[in-house]
Amino acid sequence: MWKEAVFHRPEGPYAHPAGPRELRVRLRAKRGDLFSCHLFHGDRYGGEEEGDILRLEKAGSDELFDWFEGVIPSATRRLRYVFYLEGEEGGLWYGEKGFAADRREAGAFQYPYICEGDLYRVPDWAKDGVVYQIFPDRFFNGDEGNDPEGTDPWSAAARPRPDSFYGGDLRGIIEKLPYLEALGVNVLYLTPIFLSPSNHKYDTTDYYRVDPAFGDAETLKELVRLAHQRGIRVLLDAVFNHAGYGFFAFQDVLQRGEDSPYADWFFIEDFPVVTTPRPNYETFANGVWTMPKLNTAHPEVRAYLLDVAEYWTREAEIDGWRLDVANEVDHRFWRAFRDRVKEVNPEALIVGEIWHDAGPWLQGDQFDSVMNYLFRDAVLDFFAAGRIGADRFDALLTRTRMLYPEQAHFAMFNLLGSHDTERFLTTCGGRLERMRLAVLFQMTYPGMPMIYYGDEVGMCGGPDPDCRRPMMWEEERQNRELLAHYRKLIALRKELRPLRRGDFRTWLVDPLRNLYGFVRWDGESCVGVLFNNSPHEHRVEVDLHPFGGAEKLRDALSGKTIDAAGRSRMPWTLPPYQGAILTPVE
Ligand code: ARE
Ligand code: CA
Repeated sequence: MWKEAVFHRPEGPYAHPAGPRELRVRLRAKRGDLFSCHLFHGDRYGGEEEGDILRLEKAGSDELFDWFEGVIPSATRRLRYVFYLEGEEGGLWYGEKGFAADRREAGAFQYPYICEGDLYRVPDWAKDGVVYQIFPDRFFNGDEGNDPEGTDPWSAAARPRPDSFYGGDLRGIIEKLPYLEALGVNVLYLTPIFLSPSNHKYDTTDYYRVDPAFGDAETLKELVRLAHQRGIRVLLDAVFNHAGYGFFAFQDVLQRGEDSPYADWFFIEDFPVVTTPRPNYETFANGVWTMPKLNTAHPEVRAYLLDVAEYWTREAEIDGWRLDVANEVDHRFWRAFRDRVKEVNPEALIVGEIWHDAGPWLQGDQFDSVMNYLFRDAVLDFFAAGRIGADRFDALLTRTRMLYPEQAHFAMFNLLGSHDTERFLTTCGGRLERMRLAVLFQMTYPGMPMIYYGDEVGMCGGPDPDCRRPMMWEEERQNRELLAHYRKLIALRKELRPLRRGDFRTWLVDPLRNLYGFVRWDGESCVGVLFNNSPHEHRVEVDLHPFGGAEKLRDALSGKTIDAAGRSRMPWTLPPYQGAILTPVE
């Protein structure tokens, strides 16, 4: 046994409450090294030995490791446990004191108490969410009367400059709600809408004012109300890492210098404050002078921003927040933010913008989930660029899943692209078959699929600002087949519960032919999804065990059925760049 590779700690992704009286436990070991992994557990105040036994299942693997996982109940919420690991040379105990042949010598891991206050509660609706991201200036112009000066004519063929305006607004979103409903999405995420001089509005002048180019507070309320009537929720963008140059407090510092009561709201190096040759204050990224960084540890700043969050959550009855540059703001601030927002609306969703490992923010006390850029990286490498094989793809997905507590997964924003990245179809080099297969994956994987406006009709675009072209509304220019593909997959996700709420297990990994597959099941039914990410037709032998004796399987995409009675494996032919969604037929 490779003891060096074995790892567990009674915290974070390795041990977290699955509910008020349940603990999810994970153990990592060298890939292929353990035959089995059992967990002996009991009450911490109980007798000598932990009397209950659970066999942990292999939840996934990457190139180096296997992860074993299981959920143990605890009537008293006070847990003590020790692992029994079996490998080629026999069994060993693994506990708080390390490895031992003798159980008591290994010691027991302690999970002292499953505290009510530490439970990771993510709104249940998130599991059924399909998100649509809107960059308001570019979605639809519903009111030409509010267009900013110098607004360019609407054209999906336009090449936006960093400072272009196209006149999109909240009225435009309201008018397009029927389109969004027909597409099947049920969550909108809007990039910032508060007063700001830019088209993206990440440099806030006034957090309490909807930018007049987009509408006003009434338009926002109307949008939320009408969206709700259609079963669509609305999330806004909280830009609290930095304010804009025009923010009243920063303006005061510019005018009064050191004497300004707001001097400590920012990180000013010396006075007077200047923007050239370089800003002498901290900003977003490297010297973006229009975005002075806010000191969120300052009690007044904190109070100010928390009031803003509470105000809009309450006033506009929004359904949550996406948090800009979330990983550069202190954890204490986000904990307070969560408490405030959830107090007003316990069903609000909080999604951080973090492009990398977001473990520290996903423990239940800060965010519900994050924009899942690690998911995007993997999908991009496998489907769009064809840079990695099915084995590496599976490894990347597993690693990402194992970084976080279970609760976060079903609420992830699984994106193929955003207003900050090149568009997915462009990354695919325009090869639609690749995009279609990636979308099949996105719509069947655990977590909320997030569609960046326009991707569904085949829009292209390079990095910011080119990825922000005005929405292509002319039907004759839209890719209607791609749109139909999106609609069909969203409808299937709604129809097949396991795709939204089911557990995930890898089903097929064939790096030589570049085939991939997984199953999802929710305790009642099972769905198997297959992908042929290659230019050749392939025949696969599908393992039927997950379907537990189903007589017939049907592919929800092609409608094809196949007889499975009495078999443990079944041949299935996958055309180039095609997939299948297999479900048992009653
Ligand atoms: C403008 C220009 C850009 C230029 C940039 C730099 O348009 O072409 O590169 O300035 O000066 C907003 C606007 C942008 C604008 C920016 C600055 O939307 O158009 O860019 O303000 O004025 C990192 C952060 C992440 C951040 C991205 C952009 O971690 O938080 O960079 N994303 C949010 C929003 C943006 C927004 C801001 C932050 C600022 O979503 O839209 O920009 O409020 C790697 C790194 C990541 C990095 C990522 C992208 O993967 O690991 O940390 O994200 O690349 O660069
Ligand atoms: Ca307008």
